Amino acid sequence: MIRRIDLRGAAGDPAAPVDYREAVPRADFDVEAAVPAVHAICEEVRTRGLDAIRDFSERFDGCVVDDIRVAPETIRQALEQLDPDILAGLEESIRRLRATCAAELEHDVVTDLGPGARVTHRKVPVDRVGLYVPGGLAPLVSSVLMNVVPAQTAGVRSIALASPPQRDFGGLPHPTILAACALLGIDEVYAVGGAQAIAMFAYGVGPCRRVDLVTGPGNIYVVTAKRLLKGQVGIDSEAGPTEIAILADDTADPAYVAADLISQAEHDPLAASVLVTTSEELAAAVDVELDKQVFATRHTERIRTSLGGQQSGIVLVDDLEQGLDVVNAYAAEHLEIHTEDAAAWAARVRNAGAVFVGPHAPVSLGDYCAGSNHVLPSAGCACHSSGLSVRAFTKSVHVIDYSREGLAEVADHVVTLAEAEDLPGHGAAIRVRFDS
Ligand code: HSO
Ligand code: ZN
Repeated sequence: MIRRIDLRGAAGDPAAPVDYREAVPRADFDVEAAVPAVHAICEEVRTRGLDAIRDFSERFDGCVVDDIRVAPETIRQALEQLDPDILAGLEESIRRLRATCAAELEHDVVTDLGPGARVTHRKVPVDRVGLYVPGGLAPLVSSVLMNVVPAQTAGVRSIALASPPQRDFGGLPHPTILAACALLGIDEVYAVGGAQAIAMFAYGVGPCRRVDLVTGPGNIYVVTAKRLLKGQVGIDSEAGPTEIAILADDTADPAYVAADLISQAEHDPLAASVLVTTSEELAAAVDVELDKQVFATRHTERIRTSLGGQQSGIVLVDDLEQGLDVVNAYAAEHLEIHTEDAAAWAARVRNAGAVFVGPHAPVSLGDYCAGSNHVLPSAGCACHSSGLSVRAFTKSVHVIDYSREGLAEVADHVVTLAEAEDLPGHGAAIRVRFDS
């Protein structure tokens, strides 16, 4: 079901490390190919506003939505009707997320550079954000928490949320998503999905004022809209299909490894599940487990497709050093370490959206209840980007506070540097303060 990629012997000379970036090719997630269609959608929303959004909801979601803003009483009612076990799960997830977000909140940094010379790096929350929560193959209620909690902790004053209208729920977003909004005190919710939701946030349409920043995961249309509208609006990242990589040695439990590979394959036929291991025995045992477990799960077809795709595989390596090079090059959205001394190997990971250490920290834990965030960089972007956190909802501003005495100390240097750049007006702006 899942292919083998044998990299044993490929490391060559340790003094000239091999770049393994292409060892496991990613799924076809061709944002460029979606550009013409998504550009047209965004333009329609910009020029025709609400009418365009209604047309797209009818065409793409099969729903006639007269009022795109969900009534606050509908949001409240969804919480009243929520299953108590789901409520308890959401509450625990929120409690843990709030704890990590509060601890990660960054504070102003003041640097005194001499008498009368002070620079403050001030942290300021973004004013208004638009959070996108996909409906699609699964109503990702946990994504509501992962977006809203860090935004609230950062101090964002205005939070709007959009999620696709669902035919089965009278053109409203999924009721569990609405209930989570109520639980978090979010009452500005739009029944709008896909690229049109991102365009609505970016331009401001009908009842929805334009936002400063859009965050949240989405399908290829959402990702493409974020790329096209970046600049008009801030974005968090371009999240693609989900990925799990597991670095394992012969101490790993094949049943755990297989279950975790399946857990993310379950999201999407394009999802990637990659096992990097030193052990042929483990690889064989994982094969057996996959057959057994995939058969017993609910979304068998979707999982078979993603495990059988070019983006998934079991990669055999000579040793964990080579394995570490492979996973660092791959830069997975999620990386699990199932090895002896897992924490020591985890400490040497440089590129991953999130790292899960040892047999009792599966990605599913992080998806819901670890206290970490599950909106993470995929498609190799973990080599330059971070997952969602309080920081994503915060900007920083340098505040420069110098007295005459402080300015005098560096005045000659500024004038000299300005002359060197042939910008005498810059120097004059300093001199005028000391000429008299
Ligand atoms: N694993 C997904 C997030 C998610 N899983 C939501 C379940 N619900 C991407 O990190
Ligand atoms: Zn997941």
